[in-house]
Amino acid sequence: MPFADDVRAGLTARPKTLPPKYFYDELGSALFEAICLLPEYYLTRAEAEILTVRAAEIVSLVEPARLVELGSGTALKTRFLIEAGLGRSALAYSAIDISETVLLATAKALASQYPTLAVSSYQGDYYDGLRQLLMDQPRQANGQTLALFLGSNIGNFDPPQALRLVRAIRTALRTGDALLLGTDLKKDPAVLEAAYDDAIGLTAAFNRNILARINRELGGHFNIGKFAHRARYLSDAGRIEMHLESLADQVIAIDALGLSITFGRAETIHTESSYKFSHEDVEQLAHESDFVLERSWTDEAGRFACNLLRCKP
Ligand code: AVJ
Repeated sequence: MPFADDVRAGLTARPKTLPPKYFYDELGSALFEAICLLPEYYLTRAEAEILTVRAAEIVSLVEPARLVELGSGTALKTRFLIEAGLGRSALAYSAIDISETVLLATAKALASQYPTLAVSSYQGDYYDGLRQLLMDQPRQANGQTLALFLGSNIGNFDPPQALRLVRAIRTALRTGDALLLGTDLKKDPAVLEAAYDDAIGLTAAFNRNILARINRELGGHFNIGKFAHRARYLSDAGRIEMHLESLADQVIAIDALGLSITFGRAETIHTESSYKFSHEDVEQLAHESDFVLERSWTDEAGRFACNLLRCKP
């Protein structure tokens, strides 16, 4: 079971880590939806603003016959692109998401809201999902594909991993196809830190839920109150790091792993990195993955960017 294997690997490593994709069980997915409504978490609203203003322009640049979205979630922002696309021609939509519950609900809602949209869905992480998509629908010559990787989801990957993933997306596309990539921009650390450490403690709950999930699914014995949420912006590296900090010396048994994990006081588990991008960072990523950065749009306040990467011939 991948969750068990990854928890074992992460908690026996030094420093301790857990992969952020495991935040998104049913409860974690609901907490993330709530985070998107926080006043401090500007990312979702900034990207929705860009897509509201630019959807028609994006669709007329790419003329897509199909949209393929990695990490669709509820696909709320995607609806601007779907509506602009359907206004032009026939359109298919394929969603890849780690959360089965969210994925099925999204596919069902889109199919009923847009009767002419051909909807398909693939459950798994990004690599699993791309593999399933390519098996099910080999790369197609009729009409362009617009891949969508929105919401700064790319930010969870450190630069070599981000490059590897964008290259994997590129191999699922053909000349003339494009990738719309949502990136959060580098900015004032205070603004960034507030977005990841909000006043009502939702992000703290989202972070600590990964320990609660280990308790629920793997017979873990974490006392959630003995781990504190920490979020810090490392300007040199250009990333937010989220950690869970042990507030005491403690030993935690995880029954399904037959394992006991020792924590020192103030020792942390690194649960997430969220990289922030400059325009040049995006240009370099595009260049190194056989795309050209054709256009970038930001919200009025200049906090977030949607970047159109075109497959090089
Ligand atoms: C879904 C990965 C884009 O990094 O901003 C939100 C996840 N973590 N608050 C992000 C998240 C803490 C989010 N992504």
